[in-house]
Amino acid sequence: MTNETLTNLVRDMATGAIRVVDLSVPLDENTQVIGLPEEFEQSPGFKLERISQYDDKGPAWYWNKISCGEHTGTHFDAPGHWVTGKDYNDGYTDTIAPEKLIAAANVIDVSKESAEDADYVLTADKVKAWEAEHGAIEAGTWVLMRTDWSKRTGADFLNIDENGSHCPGPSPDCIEYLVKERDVLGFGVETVGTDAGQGFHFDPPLPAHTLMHGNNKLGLASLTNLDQLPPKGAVIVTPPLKIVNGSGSPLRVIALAP
Ligand code: 23J
Ligand code: MN
Repeated sequence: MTNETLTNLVRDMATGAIRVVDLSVPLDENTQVIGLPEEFEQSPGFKLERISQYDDKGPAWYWNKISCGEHTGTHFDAPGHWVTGKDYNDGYTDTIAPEKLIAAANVIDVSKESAEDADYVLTADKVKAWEAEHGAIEAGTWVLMRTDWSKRTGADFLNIDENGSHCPGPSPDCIEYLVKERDVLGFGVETVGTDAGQGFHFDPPLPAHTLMHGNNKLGLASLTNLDQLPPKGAVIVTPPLKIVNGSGSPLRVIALAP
């Protein structure tokens, strides 16, 4: 690295030689949140209440109160979100090393498969086939599963029927491969959660949560615009709010793409 490396970076961003892509969805009361099986406590959605808006409550200023579950909209899953990751001291929103919050991304496109099968499962074999074409996934990088699910609107996004939610996600052997053989930083998706809609029925249940967080790995959910990223070469910037002991938080995810 030279003295110019960082100034070259921002110059290339300013000229458009490096594209800046927003991977986040808007946050408002319509932002969709996960529904859990009915025996469990549910997450509230996003709520915004005005404090003042250039009025008698505050004549020259506008501001709001906000509230939501930590896992609302485009959001970060910290290792401590899951019981398997609860003992990592550096696994909460305030303790994750900042170096982990800017990293390279591998984008695996399974949008066609997901369009044909809402319960499409990304397997280790599929990841290995992707690596044969695009190169190995390096340690400390993100794997982002492109499904184009973020293009779905209304009820088609959660896609719930009498058997629960039908959204694509990773298999247990996929997550095991990414953790054990590739030592990835984390796993990100366009769907409402990092696990498949039917992931409660996998063995182990919810492998992206159970195995990723059990190995101090991170998650990103409700991403959008993954179709604007190359398979390799992008870098994503993902700092969650520094909530003390937080399990995650909504965030703005920004990608830098060649
Ligand atoms: C709580 C319980 C189960 C799940 C989740 C949250 C998520 O998907 C999440 O947003 O982390 S599966
Ligand atoms: Mn989450």
